[in-house]
Amino acid sequence: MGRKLLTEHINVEGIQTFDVYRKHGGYASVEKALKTMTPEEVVEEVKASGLRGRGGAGFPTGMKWSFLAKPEGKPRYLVCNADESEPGTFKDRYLMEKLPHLLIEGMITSSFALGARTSYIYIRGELLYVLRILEKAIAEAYANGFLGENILGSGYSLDLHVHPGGGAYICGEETALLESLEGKRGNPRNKPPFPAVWGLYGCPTVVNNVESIATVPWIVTNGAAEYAKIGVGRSTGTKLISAGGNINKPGVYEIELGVPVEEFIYSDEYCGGIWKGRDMKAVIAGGSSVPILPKELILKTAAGEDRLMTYESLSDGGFATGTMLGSGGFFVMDDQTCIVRHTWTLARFYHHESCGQCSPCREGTGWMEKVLHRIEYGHGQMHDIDLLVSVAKQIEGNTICPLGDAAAWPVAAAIRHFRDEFEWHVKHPERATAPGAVYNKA
Ligand code: L3W
Ligand code: SF4
Repeated sequence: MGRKLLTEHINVEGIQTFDVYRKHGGYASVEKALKTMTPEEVVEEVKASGLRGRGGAGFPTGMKWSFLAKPEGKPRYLVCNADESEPGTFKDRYLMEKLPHLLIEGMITSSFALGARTSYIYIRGELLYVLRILEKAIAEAYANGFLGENILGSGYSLDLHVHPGGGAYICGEETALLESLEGKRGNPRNKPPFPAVWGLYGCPTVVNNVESIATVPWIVTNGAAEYAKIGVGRSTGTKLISAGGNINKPGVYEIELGVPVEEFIYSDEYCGGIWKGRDMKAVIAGGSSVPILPKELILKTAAGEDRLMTYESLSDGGFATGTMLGSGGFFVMDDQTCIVRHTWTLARFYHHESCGQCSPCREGTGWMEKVLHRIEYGHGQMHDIDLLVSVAKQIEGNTICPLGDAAAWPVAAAIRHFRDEFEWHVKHPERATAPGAVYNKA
């Protein structure tokens, strides 16, 4: 049984309330940091832990914090990215809903480390009920002296606000999020400058994912060395995985990084195997934006070793044979899943969510959706398959923000690994999938 650093108390009755959370050791990191540490020491501790961003990119959190500019006369901000919208990813919602005080504790300790006096949680607008839970917990934290002026008599003051998004996936991209928080349309900005230099209202800003911030209390309370003992290599600590698709036990699991993928899928501690006793066809390991892998490649690395749930092992061999841990949206498909239909569904999503600023993404996502639709519905031609590869290639790396890549990679990877299914659709127009019909090539 793996260690649970974030979710140990998640099922305790009343853990959403300040009193119960506090009784179970809650807010210890705030006391430790504000009373016994300097902000620099907290940053060093997070750096030494090896914690990497849990939103998708896996960028080292402590390094991001140390990049924060400190110009005279400008405030600094911490913004929590709670705009979780990646298809297949639902771990931040779970964490905020069940353990709102853990996120608030992380926000206070992290804001102290960064010298922020005002911080924000930007939450996906559809999660209105979670926003209410957070607001209630924030009010409790103020009432108990953990937010507001002179927290615990330390001289450090912090105000914390929750801000709902307007329902656009693109607002989870950090610079679009900042634009939206400023009250504008959520269009991504060009980077550099990174938010660490030019963020909210043109001030230095750190944008961190919910899970990253919620991990900070454990690191500060227990020490970076303890944290770094868990995991494998540069993938330290635990990770929340949203497991879904054709498995027996969908849900959110906290795993120690380094668990073999095969164990994660088939053991009863986690996914419990493929439903209805079927065979597995493919997996998307890190949210819809990462390349899909067929069964044989998700279980073994390019070198033929067991693939592990780590940043390195999942991406081993690059995009030809690997994928990404990403946001931990782990989606399993059984042998009756139609890869063409699945790819078309994703393409439709990315086309709908493209903000339209750059031509390769705006036009390319539309073309990919159209071409995939015609293949799926029996009007495709063989050259359409290469047309899709060509469009995906022209989007990749040629856009302002990662949504372009996120739209291109799933299409390119699906054709790379399942070209026969695309060809089968072209050759068998009479077998075109009717809306709602279950695909079965046999
Ligand atoms: C200062 C530098 N800061 C990098 C910072 C940067 C950002 C972080 C990572 O995309 C991925 C994407 C999706 N000085 C810096 C620096 N930074 N260099 O480090 O940056 P980056 O550009 O590598 O990635 P990103 O823009 O954060 C995120 C993938 O995640 N993804 C998407 C998940 C979506 C959700 C959701 O639902 N909200 O989780 C899933 O895998 O494809 O590759 O903070 O500023 N020199
Ligand atoms: Fe907008 Fe797409 Fe360009 Fe991102 S890549 S800025 S979503 S058009």
